[in-house]
Amino acid sequence: MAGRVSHVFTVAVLTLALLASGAVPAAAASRTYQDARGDDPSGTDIRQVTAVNRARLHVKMRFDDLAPRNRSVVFVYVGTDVHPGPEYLVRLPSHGPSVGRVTRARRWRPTRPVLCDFGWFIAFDTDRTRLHMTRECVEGDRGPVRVAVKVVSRGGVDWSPRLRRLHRPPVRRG
Ligand SMILES: [Ca+2]
Ligand SMILES: [Ca+2]
Repeated sequence: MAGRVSHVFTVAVLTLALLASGAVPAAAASRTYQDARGDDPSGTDIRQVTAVNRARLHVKMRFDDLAPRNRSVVFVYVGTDVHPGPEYLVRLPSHGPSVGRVTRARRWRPTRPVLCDFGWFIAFDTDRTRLHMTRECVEGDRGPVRVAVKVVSRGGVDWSPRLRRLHRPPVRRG
């Protein structure tokens, strides 16, 4: 029994030490959302979206069948205020020579370009895409964000969470 208490105590001390050192991220700065399997059976099916709101914004996505033959284009929407729709839109092609771009968004459509540093990584072998953006991509906004992801493939379209909706609750700045 003494050994068990000691073990629990050690874990608690370790957790506090990690929190104090900043090694354990605050839960609110990162949120993961699951998406249904098979709601886009003909193309690239979104399975999971993780949004991380720190010095930079990160959006990590996992799919079923992210393959060049699907000719998928991923759209990441970012909402920074209380209005229902997104203020920013990032377009990420997964194939061909076209480049990604960040724009302001109005009614879920791109408007003017936003010049900022961003990058994305696509791993076809593990069906994952990772986007990272500086705060310049949201024009210096430092508050909470809400995200949505749409993937358009040759065969169809999948939304996370669903058609023209941003995920709730917001991801607070960590
Ligand atoms: Ca899906
Ligand atoms: Ca979906």
